Formats: sequence, structure tokens, C-alpha cells
Amino acid sequence: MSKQTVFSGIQPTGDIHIGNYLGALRNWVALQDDYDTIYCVVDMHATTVPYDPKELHDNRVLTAKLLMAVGVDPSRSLLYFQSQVPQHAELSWILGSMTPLGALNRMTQYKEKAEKAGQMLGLYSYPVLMAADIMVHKAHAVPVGDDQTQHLELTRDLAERFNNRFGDTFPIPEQITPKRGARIMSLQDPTAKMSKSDADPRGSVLLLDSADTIVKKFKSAVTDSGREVSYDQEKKAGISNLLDILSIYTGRTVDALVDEYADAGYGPFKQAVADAVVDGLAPIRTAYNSLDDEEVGRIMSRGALDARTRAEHEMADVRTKVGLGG
Ligand code: AQP
Repeated sequence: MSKQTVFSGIQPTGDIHIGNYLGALRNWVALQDDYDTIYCVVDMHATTVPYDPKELHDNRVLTAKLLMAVGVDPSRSLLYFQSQVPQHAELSWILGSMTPLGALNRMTQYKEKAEKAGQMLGLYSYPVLMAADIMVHKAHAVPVGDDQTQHLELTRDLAERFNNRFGDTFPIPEQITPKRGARIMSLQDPTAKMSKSDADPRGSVLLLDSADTIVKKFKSAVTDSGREVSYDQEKKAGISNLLDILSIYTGRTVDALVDEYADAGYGPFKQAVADAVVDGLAPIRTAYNSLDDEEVGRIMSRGALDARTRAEHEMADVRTKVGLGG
């Protein structure tokens, strides 16, 4: 039996942080063993908020390199820049004609981002392009963090609408989120998710942060005024977030960590989290430094070529079904 297809994307909007990694990227890597995996630097999504063209250009390569450094293997996964495969935008247009405005009005990420970026059509229709990203490859599953649940629901809804109207075409894609780490919170505001666009750089630990910076960021992490290390996402959101991070990086259960650190005091506990993250990120930094920008560019061009061929095959079928075939 042929393997099921997995698709996911990441925006080149800034430096990748451990939230992106723990919520999504480590699953991207793990799924390469059992699925036909397609991963994309979704650079057209990055134009939906104000941006600098030179910075975007540089961030695309940086993001591609980081994906390879964390373990996305171009010999096992299809990896490319979204803008180099125009079928994403074409399908997005077709899906846009089937998307009720009410569904887009409910999107919390739009509401949050529009406050800063302004009420722009591209930002508003972002979830439709994301649905097209997934559907243009007829993906069965999508590894993402918790914050993408609403967008995935819209994708499933659009796949169903299309199938009902034009005949069975798209799988209804499942969301894959990790049991722990699906929503890593900001170190400076444990009620908000860690985010690339956070104005406070101390809120996010970046994959390429130096050991010193990582220790400083964890030491300044906002916690409650108590002393006990225990897990309670409401009353001890900051400590619980750190426990989640430590649990993932050490492979130990939260219960075992609480047993060990309950009375240790916040200072030594934060140091333990920082040490585990420094160790966990070291191989990524080494791999990143060994990658050559030009070679990465060549890999991305080859990926785009293959992705265009695959996406064109699917789009030919879609065009025929919707009445736009040759
Ligand atoms: N804090 C998080 N915890 C767990 N997973 C997260 N993801 C993002 N933040 C967290 C997941 O990372 C993947 C790539 O994210 P994205 O580039 O599509 O952008 P985003 O979700 O909008 O993430 P950011 O970091 O907050 O970026 P900006 O600031 O540009 O909006 C996705 O699978 C996402 O779920």
C-alpha cells in the first residue's frame, strides 16, 4: 500500500523558536519514517503582514537551512518555497469562491494579527491559502501546533464542500499535534504563546541562541511568586510551561520532575531547564553551521521542480472537475 501524505509549512517571518520546534518541527522529522512527507517554507503567507523584502529574502534561506538542521532530510522529504509553486495560489482562488465570510470572521489569529498589521485582504484570506497548501498535495495529515486548529477545521470543511459539490477529490486531513508541547508559552507572558513576532525577544528561545542567551532567557522567565515547583496550568502557568519544556528535552515525565524539583527553588529549577535546552539545541547549531547557503538554494530549487510536477497533476484534475479544464 502506498504511504499516506503529510504536509506542513512554516513562515519565514523571523527566527524559529523552540515553540515552533516542539509543537511542529520535531513531528515533521519523526513522520519522515512512515509517511510521504512534503514540507514548505510558506513565504507567500509571510507577505500578509508588513515586511521588508530583503529581510524576507534572507529569512527564506535561513528558514530552509534551519529545517534541514533540525532533521528535515531533502532525500526523504519534498522541501520547497511555496512561492515557487504557483498551483498553491491557483487552488486558493478556487477555494476562495467556496469559503463563507462567516468562517473567516471567526478566525482568532486574523483578529489578533489584524490589530497590528491592519485589516488586509491577504491576512483575512490567509486560512484559505493554507487550506490550498494542504489540499494541493491531497495531504492526509498535517503536523502543526495547537494554534492552527481553527485553520485546520476550515481546511477540512473546504475539502468536504469541494467533494460534495464536484465529486470525491480530497482526503479530509487530520491534525497531528504532540501530546506535550503543542502550545509552548512565552517566557515573559505565560498566558500568550511563544511567537516569532513577539516584540520582547526574551519571550522566545531561538534555535540558534547561544548557551549564554538561553540561560539568561530562562533565568528571567516570568513565574508566580510562590516557591514550589508543581504543575498547574492555571495557577502556575509559567512553571508548568517550564516543566513541559524540561519534560520534552529530558524525556522524563512531569511527575518525576516535580518529585525532583518540588522544593529545589525556582532558581535551580530554571537552571536545569536552561541546561537541558542548551544540550538539546547544540546538535542543531552544529548542523546549521555545516550547511552551505548555495547548496541549500539548489536543494530548494530541485524541491520546487518536483513539487510543481506533483501539484500540477492534482490541479489538472481539479480544473477538469470545476469546469476550467483545457
Ligand atoms: N508557541 C508555540 N507552541 C507550539 N507550536 C507553535 N507553533 C507556533 N508557535 C507555537 C507552530 O509552529 C509552526 C510554524 O508556525 P508558523 O510559522 O506558521 O507561524 P505561527 O503559527 O504564526 O507562529 P509564530 O511563531 O507565532 O509566528 P508569527 O509570529 O510569524 O505569527 C506551526 O505549526 C505552528 O502551529
